[in-house]
Amino acid sequence: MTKILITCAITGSIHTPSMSPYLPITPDEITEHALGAAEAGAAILHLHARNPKTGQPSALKEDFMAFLPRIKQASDAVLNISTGGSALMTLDDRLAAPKLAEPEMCSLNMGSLNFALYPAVQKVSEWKFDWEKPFLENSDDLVFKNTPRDMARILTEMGVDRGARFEFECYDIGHLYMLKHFVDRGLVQKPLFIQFVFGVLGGMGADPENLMHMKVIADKLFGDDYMFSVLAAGRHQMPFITMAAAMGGHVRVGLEDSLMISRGTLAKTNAEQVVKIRRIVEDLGREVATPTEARAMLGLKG
Ligand code: KMH
Ligand code: ZN
Repeated sequence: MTKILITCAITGSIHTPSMSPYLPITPDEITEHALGAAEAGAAILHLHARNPKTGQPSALKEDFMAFLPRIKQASDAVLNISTGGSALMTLDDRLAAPKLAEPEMCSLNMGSLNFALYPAVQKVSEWKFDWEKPFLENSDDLVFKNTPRDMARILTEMGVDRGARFEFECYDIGHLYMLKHFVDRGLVQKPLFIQFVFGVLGGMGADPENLMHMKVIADKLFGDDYMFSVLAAGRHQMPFITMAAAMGGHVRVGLEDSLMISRGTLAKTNAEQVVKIRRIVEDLGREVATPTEARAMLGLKG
């Protein structure tokens, strides 16, 4: 069976420092967590930046550049910079750092959607926010905007102009058809690396039937020209990605997607989640791909 790609999403833009003291915020913490995850077996590191003082998601180039060169220098892992940023950022903001850093990979969210994470936490009432209060309050009226024009712009500016390949984030079945549209327009290079995203309120729920159906439709639309990976928010993370691994897919872990290592226990590092899924996938008989193997599998510029 194909070797398995482990992506680790180090910090994201959703969880907050008040939810876990272990969420990496500063450049030192992001670097340390990223290198630990790579060492544990993550071939791909999915990266966002934070304001080191407040912990808020940051689109500032300086905040990205405070850790990207350090990770690159100390590790061979594939760097994948988010172009999703946060749902509260403009597309210009979201693209600033990726355009400067010219990573081998970046994320591309395949549609606009309502974006709330209530199902990802055990009890909504336990959400304690400081600066993120406006986010929660606005969450009931928040659209994560990714119009066809936005997507075409990211594909052009990052893919065509800078040679990046994409982690196509698909939160719903319609996003697969949108991806097919861009393939047909000639804006997308193969092979495709599609991230099926479960558990964001506004996208697919974490039901196994949805995973099956996503694979059936992706097989139909893309045949042998794609690989799928799975991420699932909160408590669904490990069960869902285990299912993906058993189905021949790839997996994403990381504190962006879940703060826990097991029910009721916070993960202290991103590496812990990588170690856990690595053990599971190796027990399932899958071999973990190295960064060099990942580059060959994904056709990266290197
Ligand atoms: N936060 C995840 C649900 C992005 O960075 O482009 C999806 C994500 C989006 O990783
Ligand atoms: Zn992300």
